[in-house]
Amino acid sequence: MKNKTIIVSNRLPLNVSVEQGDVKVFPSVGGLATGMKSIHQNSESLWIGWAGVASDEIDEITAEKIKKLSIKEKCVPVPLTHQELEEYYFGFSNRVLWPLFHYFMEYADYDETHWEAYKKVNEKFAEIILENLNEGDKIWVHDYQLLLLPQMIKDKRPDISVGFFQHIPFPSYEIFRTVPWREEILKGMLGADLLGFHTYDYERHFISSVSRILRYETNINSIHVGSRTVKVDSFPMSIDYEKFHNAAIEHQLKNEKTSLQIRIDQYKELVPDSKLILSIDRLDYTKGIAQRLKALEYFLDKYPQFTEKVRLIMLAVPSREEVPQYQHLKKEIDELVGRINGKFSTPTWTPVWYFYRSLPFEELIELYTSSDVAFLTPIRDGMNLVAKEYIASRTDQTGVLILSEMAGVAHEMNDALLINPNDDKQMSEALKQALEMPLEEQISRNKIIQKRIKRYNVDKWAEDFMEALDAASQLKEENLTR
Ligand code: ADQ
Repeated sequence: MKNKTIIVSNRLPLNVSVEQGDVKVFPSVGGLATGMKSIHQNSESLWIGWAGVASDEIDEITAEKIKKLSIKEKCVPVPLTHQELEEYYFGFSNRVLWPLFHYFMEYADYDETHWEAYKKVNEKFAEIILENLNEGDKIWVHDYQLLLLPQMIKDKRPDISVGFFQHIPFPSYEIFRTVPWREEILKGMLGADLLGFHTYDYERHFISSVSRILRYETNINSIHVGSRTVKVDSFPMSIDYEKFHNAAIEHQLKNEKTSLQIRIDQYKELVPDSKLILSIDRLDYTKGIAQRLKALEYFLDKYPQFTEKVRLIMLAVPSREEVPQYQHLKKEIDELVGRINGKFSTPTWTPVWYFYRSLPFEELIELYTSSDVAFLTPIRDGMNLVAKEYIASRTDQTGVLILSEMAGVAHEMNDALLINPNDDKQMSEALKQALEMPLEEQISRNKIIQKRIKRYNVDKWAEDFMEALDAASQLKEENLTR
């Protein structure tokens, strides 16, 4: 049997729907799933994670059907009960780690039962991994829901290579030190042979936390853990460039149009020099959606000459609707969209088109290719793949990217219009600059960015990570034979 890579993440890259015993499987949306999908499809791998339905809300026959459909996709589901999800996922992961790692300290809600559930669920993942593990396999663990997993695997199988990649920021020591279970978390992560982050800053913050909290000896990109050396490095995640670029080319050659494209074309025909501004995110307080809307309001107030000439297409994918802050945010955004549309609309124009749902890939491409400006203003974002997808889809290299300097991706995109997402005035000026930017300037800015994404695509990212894991494992073997 060939050696395989076991990919482990909280969610499998699929969604399951169960209706009257009928089970269906769909691909899921989200940065991690979208990014890792091509690697999973094209290599010897197995993906372990939760399939999206609570195990105590389905009967055994349905569970068996889900398992079988998952295996077809090279996936193994981890059964999680409703209570485990409440405490481990909505509780500890999304009410402690997510807000804290994005610098929303005031949202962190420490609860001992949630922490206990987090440990138990990480153990459950470890058991299922061990059941599916063969000698020579490698394990690649993803993200903040599974921070304890690397050490749990290492305790049982020190011979196996374990890599860990974090998709969200790692905060500065001053923030991280506030977590009551900070030592256990760091020790859990340090079970990996290689720890990867999107940027050098996150890597630096992690090393500094280890050095100051655990007092372990650290170097620029390695940490001494007893007799082991753990490697730490930055790997800025990318996208499947060809998929987006080719889909954009195909879309432009196609005669058939979706109703969305027809509506967009009608608007552009009605007002010939009109411009579309695009905003796409999961509905999350880290993404700065409310601030973005306020900046648009400020812009329309300050520059009335753009009335009827610009439209913001705002796409928000429903996310974590069980967590109170997400419910409040949804309400705030509904109100802001209502206020802006109420204040500025004319009989033939509404400034904001708001979609609160996930869109099929084809429509996503239509939006990327039809929008003159991408307005991406997260308050904090580990990377932000939408920025890369937009640029990859601009086949003629036109289009303007307005990008928050707080997103990991900003480190790779000096040629975008970089803004501070808390600064209404600056965002409004950036909108004006973007809407008036000559095509030659747009092209000359995007050329460099596009070239980089094309060269450093998601396959290259995964390849680099796996090569670094192999190198780190080499060190581990030398240590074991010493
Ligand atoms: P996310 O927070 O999910 O990911 P992001 O990187 O922007 O954020 O990825 C979102 C993905 O969802 C994109 O691939 C996008 O195309 C897709 N998407 C968004 N809205 C959609 C819609 N309405 N319909 C269909 N598809 C939609 C986390 C981190 C990020 C990090 C990624 C990857 O928070 O900072 O970039 O992981 O590491």
